[in-house]
Amino acid sequence: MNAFSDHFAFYKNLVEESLLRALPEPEMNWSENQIPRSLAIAMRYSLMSPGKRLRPVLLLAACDLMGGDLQSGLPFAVGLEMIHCYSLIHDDLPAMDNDSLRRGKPTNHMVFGESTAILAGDALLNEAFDQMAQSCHPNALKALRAISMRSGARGMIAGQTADIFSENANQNAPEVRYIHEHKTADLMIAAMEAGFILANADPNELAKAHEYGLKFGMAFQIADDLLDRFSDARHTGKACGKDDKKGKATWPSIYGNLKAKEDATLFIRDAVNAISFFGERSAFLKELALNQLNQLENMAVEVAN
Ligand code: GRG
Repeated sequence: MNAFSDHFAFYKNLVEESLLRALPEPEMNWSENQIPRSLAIAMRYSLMSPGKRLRPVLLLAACDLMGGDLQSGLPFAVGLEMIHCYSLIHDDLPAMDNDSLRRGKPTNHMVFGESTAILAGDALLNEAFDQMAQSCHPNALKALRAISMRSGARGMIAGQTADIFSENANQNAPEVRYIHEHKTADLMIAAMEAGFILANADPNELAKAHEYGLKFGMAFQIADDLLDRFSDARHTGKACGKDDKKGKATWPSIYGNLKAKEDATLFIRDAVNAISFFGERSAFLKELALNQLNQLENMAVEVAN
């Protein structure tokens, strides 16, 4: 363990304790206000399976950097992780990516069936907004809007739609950038913006947060594309080698593996430059981005496309 991993673990523990508190108990009765046991169990199964918790950690770290109160960031960190988790459950469904492994475990629909998986995803999405709506923070509505815009039809769902329609279609560079920006980077941007908004950041500071989230998210998705080509389920906890089989638009499919790795490195450098504006206070977020760079550098990427 080092100072960075201790710091990461500190934020992650705060998130996981809050997720557990926010989840409905699997009740047996059909009395008012109780949730069907099968739904509560399916929600808990995916939400509490071992994810990295990257987005809520980003949100708390962003709030911390600006001197905000971590407790006031927690409902939004929980909400964002619930939104991310619903998107994974739905993405794994047969109608979308049809995956059977996620976070090292069978996907939600493999265990509970498709209808419960759809409902568990829907329920997590709505619970997310309920959690955030309980905040009494004066900037709560602004933070909530940053998250709703970036996760909705103008954000992650737009990216997912473009991703699905890219399969076996003519693909081009602007399209793959659009997909990466919206499917993946938007939730990272939302995390940074919400954390900064809750800490009363000014527009110039918010612009730096946006730039960090965008560039970190782009690099993260390119690394994910490369992992799909060069890693395996033992390492990633999900099936690999699927993007090319499905004819998906990815950074390596458009630019080749080596350029993809180089571009991801440049995105990380941009993210680090943006956050360095905050001097010493940016140490954690800088190291988080540089960790991504280390992973890329250690990745055995082949020259051939
Ligand atoms: C179904 C509306 C809808 C959206 C789906 C999240 C998503 C959008 C698709 C999942 C597939 C994918 C490759 C998404 C890009 C983002 C990404 C790499 C998600 C996985 O995030 P991690 O690695 O996962 O942070 P954990 O499990 O650690 O939380």
